[in-house]
Amino acid sequence: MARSPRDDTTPANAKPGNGGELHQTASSPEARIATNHGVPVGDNQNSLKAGRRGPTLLEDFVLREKIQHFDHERIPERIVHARGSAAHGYFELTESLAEFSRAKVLTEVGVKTELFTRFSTVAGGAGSVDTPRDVRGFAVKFYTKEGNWDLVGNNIPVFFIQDAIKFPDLIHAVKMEADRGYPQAASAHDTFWDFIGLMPESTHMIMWAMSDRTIPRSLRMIEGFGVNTFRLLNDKDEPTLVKFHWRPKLGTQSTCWDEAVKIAGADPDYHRRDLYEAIDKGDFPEWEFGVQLLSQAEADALPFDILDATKLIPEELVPIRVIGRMVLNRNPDNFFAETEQVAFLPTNMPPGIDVSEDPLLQGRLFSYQDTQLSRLGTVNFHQLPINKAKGCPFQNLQRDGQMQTQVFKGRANYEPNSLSEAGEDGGPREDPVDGFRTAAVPVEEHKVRLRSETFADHYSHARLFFRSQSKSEQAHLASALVFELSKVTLEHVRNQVMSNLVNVDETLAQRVADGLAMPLPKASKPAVPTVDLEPSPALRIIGKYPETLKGRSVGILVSDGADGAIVAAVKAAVEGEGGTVKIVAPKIGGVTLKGGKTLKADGQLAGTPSVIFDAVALVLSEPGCAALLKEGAAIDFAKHAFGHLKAIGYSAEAKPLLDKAGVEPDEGIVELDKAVDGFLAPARTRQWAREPGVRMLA
Ligand code: HDE
Repeated sequence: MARSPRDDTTPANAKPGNGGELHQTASSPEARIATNHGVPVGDNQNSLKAGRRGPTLLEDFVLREKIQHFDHERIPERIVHARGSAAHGYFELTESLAEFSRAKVLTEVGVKTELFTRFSTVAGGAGSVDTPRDVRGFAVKFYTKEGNWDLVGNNIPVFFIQDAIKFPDLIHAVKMEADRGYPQAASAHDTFWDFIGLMPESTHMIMWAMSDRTIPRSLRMIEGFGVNTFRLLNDKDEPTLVKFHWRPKLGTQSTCWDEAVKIAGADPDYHRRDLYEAIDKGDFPEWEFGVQLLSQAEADALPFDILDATKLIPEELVPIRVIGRMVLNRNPDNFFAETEQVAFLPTNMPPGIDVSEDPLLQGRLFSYQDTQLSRLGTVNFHQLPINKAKGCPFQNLQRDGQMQTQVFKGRANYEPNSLSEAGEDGGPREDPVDGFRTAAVPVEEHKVRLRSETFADHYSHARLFFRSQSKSEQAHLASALVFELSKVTLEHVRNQVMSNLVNVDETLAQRVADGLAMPLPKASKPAVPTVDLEPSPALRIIGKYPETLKGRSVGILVSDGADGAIVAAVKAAVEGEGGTVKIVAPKIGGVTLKGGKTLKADGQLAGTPSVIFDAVALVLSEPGCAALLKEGAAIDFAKHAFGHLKAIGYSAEAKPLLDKAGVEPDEGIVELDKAVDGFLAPARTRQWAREPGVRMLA
């Protein structure tokens, strides 16, 4: 008897029902489907009906429970940082900070502290794409022995605003516009730039936001910063001011803007997939953890206020001391339970770490707890597995509330009490020795609602950042401003932003004005004179990241009749250096190589464009190439790799395709034979020298 196509995939225990539906039955009680209250379900294919073709009965509690649970599957997404990707890992301290802090996580060298890190974009919704121009969130929850420490930072060391009271305005301005509901995940629109133009304090952050930092190549290649100034407290309760830094082992690397735009279409999950796949194959991303430490006297001597989150401390002034490392080595088991339900709170700090009076941070201390209540719906969100303190048994006298999972024993749910000694029926007691203590910091004695005059310099740091960049990064920054302001439809908004830019650097402003074909407006009046600070080359990206294939991916486009020896040589060389290789072919089934062997494809050409690779190779046969000359996706494969400054290796037969794609010879365009070494060097980096020939930058 002929087998139906379904027979090949149908499990052995599956039987068709009367209506032809598939019933797969449990092999043991543990494997069976039950209702949320434990009642085993006998049929998960059919609802209960009054007769075979009759209406469904209200009595069907299995159906009702299943549908009702589904109806409530979504919880409110985060108002900011809604789109995120996360991983588990550990922190290992390599140098003790015992002189400055009594937090065990900062003093016990060699101890590994479990952690969970969530990266995010800021402006887009949870379903938006991974590669808009946007700040990236970098939030780490350390499960320390003394309670959770949440270091909720960004990949940029400064922020848009100085006072938390402006945060709702900032976010309203950047999110999709209130009346029209667009643009999604983009700052290139009127309301954002309107707000920015009227808020000169945002200018420094704008320099960073328009730099390549906001179009990262991978979440594994972003820096992280605590942004706000914190304090450490040692065992004598002596305070030291501190800024926290994460530095990726793979170096900070970015995409090109045109590439980021195209990746958004080719793979909206580009960063999420990259992180997941790297961890999945054991290529664990790693960061160094560093601190900038300074005494109050040292802070007072700086020409800016370290309580102002729009300023950074150049590492040439206060070096970054590397004291540990973070390794992300396990993907979440369940996206919702972990990545979505994780609740970060800047108020989570173990004894020995404390906040500063930074007015942005002070507002955050309220906001996050409040947000979690509306997102997770209960004061007991700390009991969710991902949020629960680990390795430190904790107890208190908070009780009840929605979704309480603990079953408390005993009579005493208050303190002080006289029911018995501490630790027994009387319940837990405070611990003045090892408990949390706050830094005894002097404060002024008058209540005021004003901004400190030490916050008034809005341009010197923006200038410092711009002048610290390499030529090519300056050009990218200027071009990003041209792009964004070209999307602004209100001329007065563009003018306002431009008049602020003049204060940063007149050459920058002139380049942007030329890019917009508008006259350069007069400078706006700064609150205090802008000063020239010593440039900080450490703020660059280009030239700083290691040239390596580790963490990079190479796409090899092949055709029928291609030389398998070349493909094998490229693959071996790239993988040998820790890179990844994917085979791209006109058809997903793969190609028949010269000599008759089949080579399977990892991706089909139309769905696997070169934008998702760091370098490409085209290994084609003569007829294979001739056929691809009529295929737009193949021409774009080469054209875009060239335009995005990638190394291109090619077999001699592929040359006509390169010519048709307008690929011009340079050091990054390498003919491949069996020795592929010449291709590896350019594949380890981007061909920045090519850029002026392929793009008109501002
Ligand atoms: Fe946040 N921020 N923020 N923020 N933030 C949130 O909390 C807020 C700020 C940052 O992966 C929210 O749980 C205020 C600076 C990250 O879950 C919310 C202010 C920095 C994440 C909130 C700031 C950040 C958030 C929304 C101005 C860098 C995502 C959901 C005073 C140091 C964490 C949530 C995750 C999330 C408030 C400014 C980083 C609304 C009021 C500065 C990485 O509570």
